[in-house]
Amino acid sequence: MNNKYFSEVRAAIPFEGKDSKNPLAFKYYNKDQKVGGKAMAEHLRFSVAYWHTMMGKGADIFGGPGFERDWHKASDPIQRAKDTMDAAFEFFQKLGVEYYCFHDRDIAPEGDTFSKSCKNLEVLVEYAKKWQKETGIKLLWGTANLFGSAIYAQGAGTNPNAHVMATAAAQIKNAIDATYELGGENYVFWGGREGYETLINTDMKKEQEQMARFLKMAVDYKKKIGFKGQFLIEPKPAEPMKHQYDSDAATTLNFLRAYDLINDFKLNIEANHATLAGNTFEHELAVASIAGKLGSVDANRGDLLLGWDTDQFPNSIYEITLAMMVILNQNGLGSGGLNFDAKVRRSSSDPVDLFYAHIGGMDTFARGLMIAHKMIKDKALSSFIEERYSSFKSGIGADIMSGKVGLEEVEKWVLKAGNPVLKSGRQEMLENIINSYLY
Ligand code: XLS
Ligand code: CA
Ligand code: CA
Repeated sequence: MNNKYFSEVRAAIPFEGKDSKNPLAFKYYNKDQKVGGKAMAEHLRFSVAYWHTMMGKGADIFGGPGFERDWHKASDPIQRAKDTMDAAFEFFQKLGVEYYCFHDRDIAPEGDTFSKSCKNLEVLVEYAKKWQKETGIKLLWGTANLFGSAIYAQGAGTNPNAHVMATAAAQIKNAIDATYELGGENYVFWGGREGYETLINTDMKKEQEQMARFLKMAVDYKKKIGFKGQFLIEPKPAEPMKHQYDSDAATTLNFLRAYDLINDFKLNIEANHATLAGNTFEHELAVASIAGKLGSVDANRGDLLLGWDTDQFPNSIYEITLAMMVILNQNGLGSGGLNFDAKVRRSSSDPVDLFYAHIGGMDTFARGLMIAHKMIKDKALSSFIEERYSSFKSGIGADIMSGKVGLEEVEKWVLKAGNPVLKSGRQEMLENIINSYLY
């Protein structure tokens, strides 16, 4: 293991248990520890987001870079990209994660021309391949950055200019190739600037048709080359555009059904995007899950008082426990995982802060996993929920649901049965039960 860029951490972060006071140790995440017969690492499938952790410089809309990483110092862009990848694999190994995720433009610099950008990507894919082979670390998903370049200001797949749309399509072809080449287990589509600012210059129907066509071309290409990874769409309601077409899980599922793409995609649900859409994280997970479409998760959190995508590391055991219940109830994420799409704050300027941030997120999920597992096993909530709907198991409830009766028969039944008796939903009692597991 290299010791070049993260000298404060000389070996892999150890698990020391909940009483440890060592800030560079896990208190709950013990990768081989079994929870319900499955190792924590298999349940959680943690991934590091290359863009924040390796490329982030602490910049925000009021100021440029807040810190300079040692791996960004080389003047030659390809050397810089290679140094960054060396640092990345040093970090992944020391942290003890098995996966990472990238955009094409995170791992390789954009060139002056499209063909130069493709060549740069090829060089860095070869370099990543060597690192993956040496360390056993795998690619959870790849994606294309279709929002950073000025040409995508008015959208990529939904751009009103066919030349720009074609450029975006050619870019995803190369990003899919890179992901395939590196054995990526999924490929993500986040519609960065796929949306609009104002209807006074926009044909929304046309743009949605373009988006569908864009995705269909990707599906066809995937099948043609034999890429078996799962395609995922990541909903987000706004930012950078005022209206984004994939605004939340339900909207995205509807779009996929309307354009006959539903069988080729699942969803990548991000916590901060859920709350920006006015939903809870667990709501978005559940909407995707009940449709059989929860494929992967971008693990982070927003800030209740700030209305934008702050991409902070998750630290609420309460919220993560509820999220893990949805994930466990669908038997895990399959080829997906928990990708920390999260960044350290501008003031957290040292490379070691990247460790503190990830350790906190991983411990939060490990703790949430254990609590959720116990609550499911004890039927802490599900026995109440089952009882709450039990009137549908027989009698008029069963007859309604099976289609045996219609409005007229139901009316007759109600006239005989009289007024229904109120039954409490017991919300506060259930909240206390959840707390009793958290304490
Ligand atoms: C931005 C998104 C993005 C996707 C990948 O808000 O979260 O980072 O996860 O393009
Ligand atoms: Ca994300
Ligand atoms: Ca985000």
